[in-house]
Amino acid sequence: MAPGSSPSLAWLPDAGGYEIAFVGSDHNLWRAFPDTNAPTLAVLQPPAASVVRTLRSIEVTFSEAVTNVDAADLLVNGAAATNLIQLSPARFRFELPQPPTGSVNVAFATGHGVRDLSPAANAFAGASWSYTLDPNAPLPLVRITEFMAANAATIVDEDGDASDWIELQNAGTNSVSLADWLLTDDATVPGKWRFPAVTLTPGQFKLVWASAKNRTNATAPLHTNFKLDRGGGYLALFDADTNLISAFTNYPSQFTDVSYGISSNAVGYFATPTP
Ligand SMILES: [Ca+2]
Ligand SMILES: [Ca+2]
Repeated sequence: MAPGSSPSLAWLPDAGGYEIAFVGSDHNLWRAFPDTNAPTLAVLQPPAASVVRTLRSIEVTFSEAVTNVDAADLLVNGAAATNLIQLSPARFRFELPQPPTGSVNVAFATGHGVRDLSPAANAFAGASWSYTLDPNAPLPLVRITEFMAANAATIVDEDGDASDWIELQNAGTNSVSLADWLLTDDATVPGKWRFPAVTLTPGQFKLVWASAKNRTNATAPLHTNFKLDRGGGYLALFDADTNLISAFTNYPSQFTDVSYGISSNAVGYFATPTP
């Protein structure tokens, strides 16, 4: 590095597998620290130890991009998964025949070979976890608590638009993943709009814009592909297996900037919306 020039700190995750690198003002690499971190499990869907009503796929997100992932790397009650779909460089969906009701043990197979993309080829250490599969388990206690079908001057979305909105709450005592859950304004089309993998902790609220903008990035504001009919209508939430979870089957005509929803188990208008 030239005397008097100061180094800048650069994060170069894809440039030769460095964890961190100092780059001089002359743009030459000054000093780099190689990637010595092994990939780990970042997110499991369904979450480990959860009670599920069905189990036909398991989504695994690693802490970084990985290679050498195969369907047979994941064992479910000792049997290899039957199909693998790569959703991103770090995210994979293993598909499997549904195991029998009861405790389900999941583990990475010995010799899975999963490693990161760095020159050091840091190896994933493997992992195991379990589920309880119970087709008769209670449906999750997620409710559509409030919605606004005629937003004009209450809240605005990330584009500054006064879009309609729908508020959900997890009223249960367990976290609930909304991955592949469905919202619709049409009783004949339950699968109108599909949630990405977002999870609601107990008591947590989630606002979904009913803007027709159709945005499903789990880390950004969510937008359905439909708007709500202010003249009255239908609004329903289904789980990933199309069980009806919560619905307003025939809501009445709506007023501008007045929301509608559930309060203390009564249903009605909210002059002061509380999204
Ligand atoms: Ca690494
Ligand atoms: Ca493998």
